[in-house]
Amino acid sequence: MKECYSMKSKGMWFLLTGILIGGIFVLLVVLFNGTWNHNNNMDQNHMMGHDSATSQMDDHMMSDNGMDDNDGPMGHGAMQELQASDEPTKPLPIPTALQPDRVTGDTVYYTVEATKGTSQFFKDGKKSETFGYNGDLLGPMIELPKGKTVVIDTINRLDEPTTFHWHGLVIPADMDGGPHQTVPPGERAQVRLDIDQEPSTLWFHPHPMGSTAEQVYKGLAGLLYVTDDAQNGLPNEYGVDDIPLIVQDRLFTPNGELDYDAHMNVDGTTGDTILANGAINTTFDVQTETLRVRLVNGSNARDFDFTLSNEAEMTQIATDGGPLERPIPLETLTLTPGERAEVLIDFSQVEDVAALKADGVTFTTFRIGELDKASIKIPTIETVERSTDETADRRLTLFGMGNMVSINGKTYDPERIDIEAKRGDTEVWEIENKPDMMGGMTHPFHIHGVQFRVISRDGKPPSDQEKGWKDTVAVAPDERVKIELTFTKTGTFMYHCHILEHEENGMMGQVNVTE
Ligand SMILES: [Cu+2]
Repeated sequence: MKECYSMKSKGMWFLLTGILIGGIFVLLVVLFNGTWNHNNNMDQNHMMGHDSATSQMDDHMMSDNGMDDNDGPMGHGAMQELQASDEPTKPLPIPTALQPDRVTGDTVYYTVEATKGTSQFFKDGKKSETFGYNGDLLGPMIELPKGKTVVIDTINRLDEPTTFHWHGLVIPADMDGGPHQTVPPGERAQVRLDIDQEPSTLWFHPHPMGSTAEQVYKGLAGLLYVTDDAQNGLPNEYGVDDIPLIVQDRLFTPNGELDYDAHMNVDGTTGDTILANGAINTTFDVQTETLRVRLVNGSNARDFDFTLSNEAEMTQIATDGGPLERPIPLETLTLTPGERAEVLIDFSQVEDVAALKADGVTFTTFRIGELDKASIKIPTIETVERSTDETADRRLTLFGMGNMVSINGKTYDPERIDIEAKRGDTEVWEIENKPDMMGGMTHPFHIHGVQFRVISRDGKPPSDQEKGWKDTVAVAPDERVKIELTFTKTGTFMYHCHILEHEENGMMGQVNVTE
């Protein structure tokens, strides 16, 4: 018996040593060759039913773009090409409208729990570990009525610290859920939010130092609708003529699982598959002539160009923080990570189907049935004429890629205040994106606790599409964007690039607002 045991254990040692050497070999190959994502991508193409000629062509195209597959320490990693999925269609999931725990006078009480769950993304795929708010993936829609106080009990049921950040809400910094408001695992925290801003589509997501990107990637993102009874001229029957689309790109392992560690890219983790409200290849049955769609770019790093398959125009009616000065007809709507827009889509002339595409790839198909007539009154906000040569009170220079990113030459330090501001003062910030030798990349610049106006891009007035309240603005390489803002709440707020991996790498600063 004893000899047999020792033979077994010797065999075991050989096996373990073999695995160890093999592991080191694979690691070296990954480090020096950088072919990891590349191979995964090819495997996946295979699984998704693309033939090898297609995937070789994709590889070829990537090389021709001048992007190599090497995710070196400086970044410049290959962005995944979006692919149409041949996954069977499924009805678009509509996030639950969260019911208040109770309502007393002017106060509405909710409970939001960050939890671990599992999700199966592919019909024949394995289940993945995912995160969600009050569920397995993503979160509910929380209505925040203008003029009310909303009290939210936040509970962290994850095994790691998280925060609950209310992206776009104009609230004091200690309620904002930035990196300073960590909720340890198993603990809870209560926030009190006085809702006093334009009706709009905001969202909430985690913001803990070092794991924001991974937690969002795994599924933590939910909707916040600021509503106002006075604004009732728009379609507003939730899930019927007023639908949200949280659009995200994800990369899956050959067996259909999400694996952040395997696919993480320091320049922003991208995927080849588009998810709408957490699902692949979705359909929505349209019942009214006019559908209001609230688009949220919830991806870690990818910009999306949204178009309709029938090349019809959409009408954009709102930006991040509320209505536009006037509705804008457009064929292509571009959103960078963190940005939102509301559009109206007119189906009265559409037969059978029309689809929404991102970068030319269909992700949600609208099926047209009997349509109810819609009578719409589109709200607008006051037009504000601004001088585009307004002098900047602050200059912020965004620079770098990968893990060499900075704002004004510095990376985030929680102990350092970068900007001191006074509550109620109106300031002009000029945000410059300084290109590097490789040309640089677009950075979506986000400020907490405030809604701002874009006043110029390279000295020219912004497009009509940007003439509304914003909390996140795209700044292209070599571009200077001026914004005007007035902090109305106090405390230490973050400003940062909303490419989540750039934020993690330190492309973030702090503005302290005092009385
Ligand atoms: Cu960035």
